[in-house]
Amino acid sequence: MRDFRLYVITGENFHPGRDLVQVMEQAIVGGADIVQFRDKTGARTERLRKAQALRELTRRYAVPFIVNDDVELALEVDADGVHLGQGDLSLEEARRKVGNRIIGISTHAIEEALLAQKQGADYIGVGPIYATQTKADVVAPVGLDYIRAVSQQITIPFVAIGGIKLGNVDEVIQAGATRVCAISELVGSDDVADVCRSFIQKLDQGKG
Ligand code: TZP
Ligand code: MG
Repeated sequence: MRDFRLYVITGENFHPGRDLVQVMEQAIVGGADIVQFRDKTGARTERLRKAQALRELTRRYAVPFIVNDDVELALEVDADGVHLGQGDLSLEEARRKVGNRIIGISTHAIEEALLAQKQGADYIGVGPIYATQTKADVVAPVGLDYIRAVSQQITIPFVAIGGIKLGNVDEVIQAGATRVCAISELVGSDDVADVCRSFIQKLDQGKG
């Protein structure tokens, strides 16, 4: 898959009164280079409409588009891939359905990371690094040590997620992350593009 640095996920609760597509466009303009549609509560027709709109947007900017959880929706809108958690359908089953589209897997421990890699995940999520209010039923924060372990033992792309802010991303990068994901810090900002630019700047500095 094409590599990425700043992974933005939708979080409409964080921008009431602002349009989903406009907010995500601002993120892309600011440097987000992969977009995930995540909506656990919307009605199917609404979710389809939003996913289609984001598919159009991401195509216009040539940015990969990932759908969370819902493989059928991903296929219906011709997304580039799906993102699955530990409790979702198995990687094997997902691979049968999506063929060579991108499959990302959330992981919270090195055993899960190694298994996802072995089973053919295209990338893994690594987190939650810090406490987050954004995800319900989230597991306890895994901390920076998990980033260190993954950066030593995993060869596929990995993206750090969970409670990542401009104020703590430096230590996330220091621990070995070269890709980061944030929801509230990005889409909840008054200036989404500017926050994205600041993240990119920090990722650039981290790489040297
Ligand atoms: N998966 C692990 S943590 C998380 C998800 C979807 C939420 C991240 O949101 P935020 O607002 O960046 O903490
Ligand atoms: Mg899921």
